[in-house]
Amino acid sequence: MQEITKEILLADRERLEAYERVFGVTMPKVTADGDIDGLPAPYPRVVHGVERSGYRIWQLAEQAKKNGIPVQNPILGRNSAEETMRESVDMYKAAEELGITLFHFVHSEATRHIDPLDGAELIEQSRGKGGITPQGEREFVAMGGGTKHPLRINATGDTPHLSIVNALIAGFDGTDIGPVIHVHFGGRGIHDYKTKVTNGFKSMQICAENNIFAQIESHKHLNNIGGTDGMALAMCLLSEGLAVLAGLPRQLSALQMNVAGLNLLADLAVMRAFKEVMWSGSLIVVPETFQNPPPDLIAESAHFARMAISARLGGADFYRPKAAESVGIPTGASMGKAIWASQNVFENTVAIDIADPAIDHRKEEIYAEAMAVLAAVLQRPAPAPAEIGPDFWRGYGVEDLISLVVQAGKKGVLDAPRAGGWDLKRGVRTHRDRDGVRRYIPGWGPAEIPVGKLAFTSEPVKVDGVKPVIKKTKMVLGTIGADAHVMGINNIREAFEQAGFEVIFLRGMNLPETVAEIAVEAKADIIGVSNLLGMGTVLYPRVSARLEQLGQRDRIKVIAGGRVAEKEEEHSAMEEKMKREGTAFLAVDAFFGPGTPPEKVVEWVQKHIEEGKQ
Ligand code: B12
Repeated sequence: MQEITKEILLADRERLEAYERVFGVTMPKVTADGDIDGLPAPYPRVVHGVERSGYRIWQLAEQAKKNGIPVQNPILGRNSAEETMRESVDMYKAAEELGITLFHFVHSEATRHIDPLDGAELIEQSRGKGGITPQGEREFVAMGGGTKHPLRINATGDTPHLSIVNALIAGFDGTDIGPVIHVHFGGRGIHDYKTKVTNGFKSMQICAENNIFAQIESHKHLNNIGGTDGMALAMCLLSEGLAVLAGLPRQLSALQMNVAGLNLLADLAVMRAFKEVMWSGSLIVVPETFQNPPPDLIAESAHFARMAISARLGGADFYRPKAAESVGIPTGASMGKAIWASQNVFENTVAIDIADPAIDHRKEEIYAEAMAVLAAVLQRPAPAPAEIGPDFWRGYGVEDLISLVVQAGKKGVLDAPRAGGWDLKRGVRTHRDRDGVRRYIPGWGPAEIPVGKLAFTSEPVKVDGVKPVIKKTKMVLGTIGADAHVMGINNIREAFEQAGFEVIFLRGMNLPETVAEIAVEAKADIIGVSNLLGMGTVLYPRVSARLEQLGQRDRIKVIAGGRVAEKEEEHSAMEEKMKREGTAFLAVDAFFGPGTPPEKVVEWVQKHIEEGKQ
């Protein structure tokens, strides 16, 4: 039994042992005779008195298909099991008053995205932020998590296959693997692209053999980093190809999608494009978060309501209600309100079937791009959407399909503007048009895709070319700790490059000490570090401490940005403290929080460093 799962664990023995060591949980062991001991039986299996199985989630999807009302899939996960349970009880209360069953998505801690073998030091420096730990996951189930409302945990990142084994031990019915194909993290990652895709494939095999429900790929994540709907569809289909080869049943396979709520017809088009061609049994729809939320939370709630309407009319199986505090982690009570509001929208929106040529036109645009991307990846003529299905994918061997994906990723065929990391060639640019649709900027489409197959913006968009270095100040920028959020630091980098500064960009997930060492070696004048996971108080001082050890703190300035504390109220308190006392307690010369216009940072550097060099 569980031959494939065991084979995968045996082949990755060192990482399995590192997972146990670094995360402090008991994992299955390799025995003296080369077998695996301690792997729990596959689902369906009773854990803490309740029979768990990925098919519990599929039943909810079937119910949504029958009623036309999406089942809600809220995210709620805190850093400890107790806290997660306390907040979940409040959230469950809201669901029970409405008489609905939730599909509860528990956030995992950010470090879980990092390889426990090669990234042990990063993990140790960044413990317990962004969600629940592997041990907390087990405790949460023991406390009653998932008894009534089945659970999913996210297991994306470098070693999803190991996180999924932890989820199986804990008793989570489902997981996220996706994105398997695309690189949504801006982190450098510990692995190369081939290992990422291969580990994604292994994860699907484990889910197949153990009856775990899996979100296998994500339009949402590509959308988050500025990618187009057509590119996201191609990636989702490639991921489905791997899922078919891994033996995952379609009932256990789901795709995740963003709706933007800006243009109902565009939301319906993208949902229909996916639903008509996808093989996976479920579509999980997620509202696009305001990336820089307005101070007015009522406006934000209205924004979420529009997206709930799109999800209802587009026929989502699952929907992620969003609590209004989208920047901080929501409480169970506020998530309860979001659940109430979303259910209210679902039940009070008449299920009209909208037919409009704009929907069909947009759908065709999405298909044209997706099929052209598949043609370039698979090195064959473009398929028709209707051709794609299990038989189509069974024509490929596992190794061949993985290798075609990896080659295409490296060449820049599978591209998105703010994807980061690994050794991929990246160069596309997109623009969100006034109709709410993101299209390519002329001249900036993905590699090897005929321009006739891509939708380009017709709005005037200025693309800044590469600017020569004209300033004397040199800087090193990157995120530190487990943090892979690179959008903010990227904006800062672009602003400096456009102003003529020399920037050494380290992307995401750096040790604070490494950043300091690189700055010294490169004779940089300033370091800029970012952390959105609320680890600033711990990690920023480490940059300064290393500079001091190297005798360079007086010469090199350090600035930082992001979120200094995890929860909204704590972050605000920190910002207040900085106003009163300055930034010395963070060991930085200046701090720039969410919402800072990048030009303000450029001005600061101009005034405090560049002018002194004239
Ligand atoms: C987009 C996003 C993602 C994307 C990131 C894509 C990418 N490649 O960057 C994806 C989907 C991958 C993602 C993943 C995760 N995310 Co996220 N994500 C966000 C989101 C929605 C927006 C962040 C963003 O890009 N903002 C836009 C930029 C422009 O703003 P900014 O980063 O604040 O930067 C500005 C300033 O802060 C400042 N600044 C920032 N850095 C620096 C540095 C310097 C030197 C200077 C001068 C200035 C500066 O200038 C910038 C311009 O104004 C936020 C919620 C939110 N609205 O903030 C959550 C959020 C940050 N994520 C969160 C979490 C928990 C996660 C995950 C841990 C989830 C999980 N369990 O897997 C993972 C993280 C994994 C990891 N290892 O880091 C939490 C963090 C909570 C916390 N404090 O712990 C947030 C707050 C959402 C939430 N409410 O739960 N996320």
